[in-house]
Formats: sequence, C-alpha cells, structure tokens
Amino acid sequence: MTENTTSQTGTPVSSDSHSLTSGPDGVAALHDRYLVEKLAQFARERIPERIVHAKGGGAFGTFTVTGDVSAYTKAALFQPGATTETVQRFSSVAGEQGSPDTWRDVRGFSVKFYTTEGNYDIVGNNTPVFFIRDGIKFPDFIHSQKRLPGSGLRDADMQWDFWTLSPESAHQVTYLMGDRGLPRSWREMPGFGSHTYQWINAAGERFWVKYHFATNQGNVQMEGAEAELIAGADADYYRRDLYEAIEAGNFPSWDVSVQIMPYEDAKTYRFNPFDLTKVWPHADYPLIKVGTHTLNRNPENFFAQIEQAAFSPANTVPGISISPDKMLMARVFSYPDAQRYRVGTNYNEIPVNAPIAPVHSYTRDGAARHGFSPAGTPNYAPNSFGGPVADAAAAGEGSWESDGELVRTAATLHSEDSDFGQAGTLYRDVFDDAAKQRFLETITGAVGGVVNEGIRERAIQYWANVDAELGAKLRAELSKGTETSNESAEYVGVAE
Ligand code: HDE
Repeated sequence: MTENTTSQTGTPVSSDSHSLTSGPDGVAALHDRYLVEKLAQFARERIPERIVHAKGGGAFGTFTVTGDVSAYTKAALFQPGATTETVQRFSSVAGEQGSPDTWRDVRGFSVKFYTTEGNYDIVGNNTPVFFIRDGIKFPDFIHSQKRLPGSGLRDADMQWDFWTLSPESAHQVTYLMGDRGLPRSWREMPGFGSHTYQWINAAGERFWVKYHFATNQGNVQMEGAEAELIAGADADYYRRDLYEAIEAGNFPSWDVSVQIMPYEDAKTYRFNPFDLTKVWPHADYPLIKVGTHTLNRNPENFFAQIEQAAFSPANTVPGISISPDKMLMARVFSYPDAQRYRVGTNYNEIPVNAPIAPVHSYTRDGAARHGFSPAGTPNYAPNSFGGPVADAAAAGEGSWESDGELVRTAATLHSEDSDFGQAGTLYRDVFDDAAKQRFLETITGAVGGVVNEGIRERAIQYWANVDAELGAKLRAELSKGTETSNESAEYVGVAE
C-alpha cells in the first residue's frame, strides 16, 4: 500500500502539486504551512562544504586482522583475528564539491573504525608525505592552491610562488606531478596514514608507527591527456567507479601494513621521524602486515552517510596516540573544530559518526542534541552520586618527553635531513625512464603556466635542486615553449 505524504510533524498533507491560493488564479496563502515547510527546508539543504577535500565519495567496509602486532599495540582493533566495521571516504583536496575527480591532485584516504573501545580514524592521503611541516602554514598553502580572490580563477603563479618559497614541499610536489598524481580510480591507489603515530603495548612500551594501505586492485594511473578528457566528460568518474564496483559485488580491498620504529630510535634516526615531508625507507623499517580492509557496502544516502561523515586524527583509542609532529598536533585541533562548524555541535550523534562503544560523557545540550543520560545521572564531575569516572589506565594515552623553552622555530634537523634529498631519490631511483619523461612533460606544462619571470626562474631552480639534470631539461623545454608562443603571437599578429 502506498503511504500518504505527511508534513515533518507527521500530519497528512493534501497536495504535493498545488499551493493554497485564493481561487485558482489568486494569491498564495502564507498559512499554507506545507508550502512554507517545503521551501524553508529546501533553502537549508546544503551545509558548508569542507574547506579542503570538498569533493569525494565513500562506502562502508570491514577491517580484518590477519597478522599479530600485539607486541606493539594493545588497541583492540589490531589484536589477532579482530574484525571491525568501517566507513571510508576518498576525496580530492583543492577542488570544490562539483569539481572533476580527475584533476591532478593529492587524494584523501580516510577510514573510520567503529571499534569496541571507541571510534578510531586514520585520516590520510594517497601519498606518504605532505607539502609543509608546520600547521600554521596550512591556510596559506590552501589559499595558494584554490582561487584568486579577485577573479575567482585558479592560478599557476600563486601555486608556484608558494611552493618555491616553501622548499619543504619538493617531495610532495614530486609525487603530485608524477604518475601518482593521477590514479585511474580510488580503488587503484594506495593509502597512507602519512604522519608518524604512537603505539603502546599492554606492557606500556611505546613505538612509533606509520600506516600503509596497499591496493589489491593494483596501482594503476591514467595519463594527463586522458584525465583532462574525462574531467569534461564525467566529473564524477571516481565516485561512479567506486559505487558501480561495489554494486556489482566487486569489493575493493587494501592490505594494511605498518612500519614500526622503536621509541628510542627516533632521537638518532637519520631523518627526523616526525617530519611529514619525509618517508622512512623500507630498508630501515620494513613493512609488517596487519590485516585487510575491504569496502563492501554502498551508502544508502550520500548526504547522511558520506557528506556528514566527520573524520579526525583526534579520534584515537587506547594503545594508539599521536606524535610530536607539528602538523598532526594542528590537525587534532582543526578537524573537530571544522566539524562543529560544518555539521553542528552534536555531529558525533549522527549515525555515521556515532560510536558503537557506549558514550558516558559530561558534555551536554547544544543545537539538535539527541542523546541524554537518565534523569538521575549527575551532570558534573567529580560527584558523589555514582556518575562515570575517568580512568587514566583505561584511556592509555601516549606520551613523550617535552620540557623545552617555548619557541617558534623549525624542528631539529637530523643527519640526512634536507628539503630536496628524498624528492631527488624519488625522481632518480623510483621513476623509470618513461615515468621521468612524463614527469618532465607535466612540470613543463605546469611551470609553463607561470607568467611572472621571477617565480618561473625560482621554479626551474627548485627542480634543479631536486635533480640538476632535471632542472636543465626543464629550462630547455620551457625555452622551446617561449619560442613557440612568440611564433604563434607573431602569426596571430600577421593574421589580424
Ligand atoms: Fe586535512 N583537513 N588538514 N589533511 N584532511 C580536513 O576537515 C587540516 C592534512 C585530510 O574525508 C578538514 O572535516 C589542517 C594532511 C583528509 O572528510 C580540515 C592541516 C592530511 C580530509 C582539515 C591538514 C590531510 C581532510 C576539512 C595541516 C593527510 C578529508 C573539513 C595541519 C595526512 C576528510 C574537515 C574527509 C579534511 C585541516 C593537513 C588529510 C579543515 C589544519 C597532512 C583526507 O579540518
């Protein structure tokens, strides 16, 4: 039997086609409360899009532990044989909500684990490093990658100005301009926790850890020209690919591994292990397999379950903590702050964000509050009436030594730290000859879009610092470009 339409308060309504008017050709009545409700609700359908990672898609899944890392963490979700339900969101960073999926960009890789000890989120990217190493630079970095305030256009000068004045970006820009900047789909790319996190085992011993998600669909990329065509033909290419694969029962999966660094090694390791612009070479810290993450269920409602999903590096569980990475510490503040604004104060009550673990909290009220404790429960702590009590042992928070003077300064350099070293290694040792050639073409196109001579010169020097020969090749390619454009300018002049 078809159900009758009702208002939001459950009252049957008489029409979804006709407003209440004074006669068939007369004025509309303000007391047509159903018309008013429909239009008022409609005008409020959108919430602010994420200031970064606005365009994305996602699905639900299951994480199954197949290895044994109990020597390094006591977290329940990583104990042998454990299975945990998850939700994952993929995204691009700079584009707006309707932007094409195949624009060259870093891709977000966020997983929320609904564990028995509370929600645990890994909010990473498809690259193991990032453009900057101090969160105070993030708003400026993002402004430079988004749009000019005047024209509303994206701008190569602004992008390269920021990057070349922030040389710590070189490693990530090498990833971005290389093949990995254009994955063929979200299914066919890896994921990384990127930062160094802390793990704590049952005996209280601490370790530093990095997460790796290796795709079981193979790492596949697309070429620049194809990506541009798809950007025009199907802006939702990645979102569609993921949805259709899961609908067809073709469930994508990733093998999850970790690199483990003993706590004391961090002090003397050749790279500062808390610098997000650096990787730990696998030869130093090999991958240890933990388990497999499989996506197996599409959202039933994109807005409720994906748009309102709120991931945060602040969501840790006993046995897992953060590290003294300045980027990570800034993120621990920023995500819940963004979500209180974007979704609302009580965003953790929305089903996609709500933990399966019971919540006993003294926070209360706020817009659209849904949950509350039984009337007799005290709403302050400490109290004498049997309210919940905090337990340092159960929380198992991480820690590290820190008793320095308050300063504003760069983090300590370790013996092999430099802005360009690992970028050069990636270019020389990881890219094969064909990849090197594609890389040169991509940076020639990107730097070729820079109009300001000083910034263009700095961009050439930036790549020369990554690899001297690469810098020379780029200079040669760009000077060819200048000749061509001069010729065509002359030609246009003649034609006129
Ligand atoms: Fe984010 N980032 N970020 N980011 N980020 C957000 O959170 C921020 C950074 C990443 O699928 C925002 O809820 C700061 C690194 C992903 O919903 C915001 C800094 C990495 C997503 C925010 C960074 C990321 C976001 C936007 C510098 C990879 C999408 C709205 C310290 C390791 C999550 C929101 C999703 C989203 C802030 C840097 C990944 C504003 C301040 C590094 C995957 O809170």
